[in-house]
Amino acid sequence: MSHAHMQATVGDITVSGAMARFMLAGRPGAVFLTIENKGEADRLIAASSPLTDRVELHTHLMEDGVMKMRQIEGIDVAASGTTELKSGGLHIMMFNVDPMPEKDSVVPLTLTFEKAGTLDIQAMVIDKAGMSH
Ligand SMILES: [Cu+2]
Repeated sequence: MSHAHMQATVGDITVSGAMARFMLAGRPGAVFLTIENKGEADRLIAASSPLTDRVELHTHLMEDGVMKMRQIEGIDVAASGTTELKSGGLHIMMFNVDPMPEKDSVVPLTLTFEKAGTLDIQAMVIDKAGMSH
């Protein structure tokens, strides 16, 4: 199975290309993915995982010239739009994942969308360089 093309759909929402990056043992990991919406405007309002009880939706913003991460209540997906969670931008943050997942293993997550409902996905664990091979 080609992990580069993993995707999952619920209602009008399709999530693809989910990747998880854990930099250091004991540090939170970040999850990146693409959300495509074929319907009305929707919103990702929660993420969870059996690996930890603390998963947050995050964004990056510049504060006093320093890039900081901030927890946010939701991630909007425009009607017939695409929202990308990527390095340096919107992402899902997983805390307290112990042991740190191995490269090329899979991290299970459940995403909850306001309208489309819940969607189970699998994020492929990539290495620090952002490459999965
Ligand atoms: Cu974060």
